[in-house]
Amino acid sequence: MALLPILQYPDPRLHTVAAPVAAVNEEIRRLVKDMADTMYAAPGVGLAAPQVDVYRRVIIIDISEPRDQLRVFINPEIVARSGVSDCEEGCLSVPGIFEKVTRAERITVRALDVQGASFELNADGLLAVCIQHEIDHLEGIVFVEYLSRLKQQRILAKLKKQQRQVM
Ligand code: K1U
Ligand code: ZN
Repeated sequence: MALLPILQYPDPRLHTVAAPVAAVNEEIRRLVKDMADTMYAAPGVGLAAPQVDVYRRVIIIDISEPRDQLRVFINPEIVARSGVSDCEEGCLSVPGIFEKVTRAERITVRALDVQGASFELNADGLLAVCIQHEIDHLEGIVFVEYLSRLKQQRILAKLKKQQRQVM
């Protein structure tokens, strides 16, 4: 089992745009396995490769209660979206902060699986929110950047205080 360190906001590396995966090979499957170990241990319901300092377009999600339905999306693309919904979000890179973000209510995502096969998935509810949140990480966007400047300043102050207490 390999646990990878998760970058903490405001680390500037979280703003790096991830590169597409050219071939789904053993290296990518190893990355997926290490990301899954890391997500389950955190614990979280999702993780994007840039959060563990790997700038490839790979995200994983498991919103199931027994934590046994890992979904892997390689080179994910949202090909349809509809509706609007406000949902409280968290992020393993922004510990202890939960804020409402407005996103599409329903999406269709196209991606490759761990065998390199293309698939499409229709999602709503928490799954749709998570997919959009994780794809944002691939674009170098952290969810707090959708909030007002004042809220962002307060969050930064809170995170700095938390980080001082850990040291
Ligand atoms: O850091 C991440 O991108 C993962 C993030 C995913 C997410 C959660 C909620 C809304 C949008 C995106 C998390 O997993 S934060 C932790 C969390 O929400 C959670 C942890 C354990 C059990 C249930 C939820
Ligand atoms: Zn996140």
